[in-house]
Amino acid sequence: MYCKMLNWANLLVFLQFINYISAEWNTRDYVRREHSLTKPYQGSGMSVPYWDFLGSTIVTSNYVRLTPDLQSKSGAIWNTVPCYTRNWELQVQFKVHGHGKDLFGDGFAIWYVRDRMQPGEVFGSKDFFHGLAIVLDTYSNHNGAHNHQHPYISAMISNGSLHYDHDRDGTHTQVAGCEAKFRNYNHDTHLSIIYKDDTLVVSTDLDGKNAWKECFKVENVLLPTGYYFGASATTGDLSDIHDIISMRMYELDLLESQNKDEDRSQIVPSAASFEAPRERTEDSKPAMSGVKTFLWMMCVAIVIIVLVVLGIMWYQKRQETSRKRLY
Ligand SMILES: *[C@@H]1O[C@H](CO)[C@@H](O)[C@H](O)[C@H]1NC(C)=O
Ligand SMILES: [Ca+2]
Repeated sequence: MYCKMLNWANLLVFLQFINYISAEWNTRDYVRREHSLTKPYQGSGMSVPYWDFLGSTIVTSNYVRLTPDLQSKSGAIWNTVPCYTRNWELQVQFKVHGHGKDLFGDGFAIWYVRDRMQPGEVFGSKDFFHGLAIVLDTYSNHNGAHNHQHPYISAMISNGSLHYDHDRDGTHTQVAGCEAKFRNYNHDTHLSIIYKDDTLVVSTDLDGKNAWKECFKVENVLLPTGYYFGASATTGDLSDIHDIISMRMYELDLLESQNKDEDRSQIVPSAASFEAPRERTEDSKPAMSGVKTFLWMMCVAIVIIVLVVLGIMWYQKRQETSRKRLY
């Protein structure tokens, strides 16, 4: 009888485990086709379903080329369907390449903004935008020394009042950034943008190893629903080829704390924190996470225990030898 009960308990645990595993799988499985751009791009005829094109953009069967390796070009692609998903991940496969060894530019940007199809000064798209820009800047316009190297990835969040200052490569308005060498690789290069639980996480996969590396994470970022995804690129005196190979948008599950019926469409884009501009010396080390702290304390505890045990053993051994000497 007891044995049987034990088996039932085991089975229950096992089933819960399976349930947990499949839940983990489902999270990443839900691609939203209406916000994604994948090969083959063309539907019937010349148009690409769910996407519009601007400027120098051309579509082939293998890539969407925003700019060729020529001066003064600008191109963009814009999703035609507004995004009403609260938690999402956008994975972008891109390729930036060109003949320039030391001189190339200017870069490209991935957008989640209110106004689509508006050419402008910020990497081929409108300045004073409403929403989020992830800027992949390949050329440092700044004359003085930056605290960072280029190419550089940064995030900017604007309610329409902020100006992207090219002379400072946007450092005064960015919420976070990281250096990332993403040009002229033969292997695939990827960018991931996760917006979940009002937290923005940007990661890259640039080494051809199929592994994400976190570029930055910003908490307390507010973005409304109903904005549009897009990508744009520009060249100036310097040039580069900016290709988008694919964009995949994944709907992420609602968190338990999030209300499915909450209206998020009227939110004004904002970020609680801005990076302090200019005197930004060495990035301070991020505070240890809870798990890290716990593991660290475990290690310290184990070391202390081992030392105590060794000490006791040493002490007993000494006692024994001194006793032996006595007799
Ligand atoms: C927009 O952002 C600016 C600068 O961050 C801020 O001063 C202003 O109050 C914001 N406006 C709204 C309507 O939130
Ligand atoms: Ca720049």
